[in-house]
Amino acid sequence: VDPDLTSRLKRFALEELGFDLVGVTSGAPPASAGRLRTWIAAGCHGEMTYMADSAETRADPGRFLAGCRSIVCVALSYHGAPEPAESDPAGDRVLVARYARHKDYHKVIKGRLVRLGRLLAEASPGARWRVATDAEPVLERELAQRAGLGWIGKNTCLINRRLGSELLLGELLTDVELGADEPERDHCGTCSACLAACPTKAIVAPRRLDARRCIAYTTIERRSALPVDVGRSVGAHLFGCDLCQAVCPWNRRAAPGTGAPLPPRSRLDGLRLGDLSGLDEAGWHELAAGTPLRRLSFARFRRNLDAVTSNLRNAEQQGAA
Ligand code: B12
Ligand code: SF4
Ligand code: SF4
Repeated sequence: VDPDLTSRLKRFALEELGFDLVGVTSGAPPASAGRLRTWIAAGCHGEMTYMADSAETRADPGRFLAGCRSIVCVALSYHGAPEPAESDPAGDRVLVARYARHKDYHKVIKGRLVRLGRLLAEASPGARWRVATDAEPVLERELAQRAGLGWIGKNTCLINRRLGSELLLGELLTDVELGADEPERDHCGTCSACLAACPTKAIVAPRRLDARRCIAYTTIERRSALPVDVGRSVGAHLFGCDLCQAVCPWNRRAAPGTGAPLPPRSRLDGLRLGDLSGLDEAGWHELAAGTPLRRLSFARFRRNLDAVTSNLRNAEQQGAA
């Protein structure tokens, strides 16, 4: 283990690359690989077939990078002031998850991690390394927990005591041995606010989420049409859902990040039905460009918007009655 190299990499990640958190863990298989298998066997991944196809790689970082000895885990905060629509989704306001109202994090985090990898390779010639964020088959939240970045809350999100859970994660995996940090322990205590707040009861038990019920899954990942009851379940959410994080006491007291933040895309703040209903395919692509929303084809955007429109109209009629 080279303690100098470990601290150089950490300093570079925070001071030069602008990540908000950094920590190191070993390349050992995650302890909850069994939980992942059970989750898939129960069908909780729904139509996310890539989760089932890559389960064994997720269960062992050594399959993603042969000889993986260390994993540098990073996090970038997108915490900011809530907008009125989140506490009062009334009228014709349409909800878009907060992380998605920013420049797409995938490219930003990967670009920064590649620079970290190059620094490692310079300092340790011959080092093998690979970067990951979101789409790669890595069990990111547990690795981050092991690297001391936070704990896995009952809503299944990684929470940091100082910064809360509005964090996006990434990793640099390498065959170089670095000094590992202490894992973080649970700080949820007796709280269960997220379980109570989830409108679709997708958090079936603490730290167990049935993705098929989750609004984030329905609006972002689900490919097939929305049966009436599923369409109703999304409420005013066009893309993603923040409710189980919005109620978390750790987010109410969270400090803003101190790194180089993701550039916001304020055109996506405070959207109303009228801003969206007239959009044609080109208009949708223009609005979604450069943000996570671009993952939504025009057909799925229309599918989600139809559900939201009918939900908002029903709410209005009930309000008037
Ligand atoms: C599939 C996926 C989804 C699915 C399923 C979510 C889920 N909870 O599984 C859906 C589409 C629903 C989803 C939604 C969201 N997602 Co998502 N998603 C992923 C993805 C690609 C894989 C997650 C996964 O492996 N799920 C399988 C389940 C079984 O794993 P898990 O939830 O991580 O659970 C493990 C632990 O909880 C552990 N465990 C359970 N109990 C215990 C106890 C202890 C002590 C320990 C140590 C472990 C442990 O066991 C499980 C299996 O290992 C990751 C990226 C990645 N590569 O990891 C992003 C990721 C988890 N998503 C992310 C985000 C931002 C979101 C949303 C907030 C987006 C939004 N606003 O709409 C929501 C949050 C919903 C929620 N409450 O989780 C971030 C989370 C950052 C954070 N702070 O945690 C990630 C890490 C992407 C990233 N690179 O930043 N997501
Ligand atoms: S993201 Fe929304 S629907 Fe999904 S578990 Fe959290 S509160 Fe429930
Ligand atoms: S709302 Fe409460 S139980 Fe849920 S993640 Fe936050 S602290 Fe944990």
